[in-house]
Amino acid sequence: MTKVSLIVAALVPKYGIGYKGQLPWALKEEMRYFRRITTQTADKNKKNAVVMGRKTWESIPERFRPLKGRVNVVLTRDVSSFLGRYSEEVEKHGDDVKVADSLRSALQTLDMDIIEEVFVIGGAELYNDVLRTTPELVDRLLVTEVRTEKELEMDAFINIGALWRKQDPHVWKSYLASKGLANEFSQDNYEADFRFSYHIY
Ligand code: FOL
Repeated sequence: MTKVSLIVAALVPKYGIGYKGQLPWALKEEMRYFRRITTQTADKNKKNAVVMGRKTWESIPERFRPLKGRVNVVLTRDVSSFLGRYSEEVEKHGDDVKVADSLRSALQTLDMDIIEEVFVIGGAELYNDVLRTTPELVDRLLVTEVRTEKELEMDAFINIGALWRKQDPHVWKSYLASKGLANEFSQDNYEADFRFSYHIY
């Protein structure tokens, strides 16, 4: 079965990722990194897929949804109620939006002849389920470590667990190079009251 890449931005040291259904920050350059990494393919005839939980779908501003240039798969335990609520958005976008009730069925739904890489893009419930119950389906973690002096309130966290090892920066650089993105990003960045750095596990 196809494996996935998990991509997340988390506040160090507690690995907070969200508050009240939204990202706890607005980092333009970090969002550009997310968009470029999840969209770019080495093979121009293929697209990537982004798999997300239902609440993450709802958290994305309507004007950015579905995430363009990528096949979007929404996971929900209640596919029919999701379709009841979002059938217009789903039908309008044809094969670019799919709904599934588990990661495994999402991966079976995808035609891997035309998909290059599958990204799990959250949220907390999906990340933690996948890491705990099906770690064998995860190829790599792309983790942005965010730091700030501010007191940020968080109510959603990712638990990476002990299985994973942070790789040296050259591993992150080779991964980007494989997508033709080698010189587009620096590993260490700052924006407003935040510093953030890109890592691969
Ligand atoms: N991973 C990382 N590294 N950073 C994130 O912010 C992130 N966010 C999510 C999952 N993994 C992440 C989930 N949340 C959009 C909004 C929220 C969201 C993911 C994506 C979104 O609107 N994305 C647009 C870009 C919008 C813009 O350019 O401002 C996209 O096209 O990807």
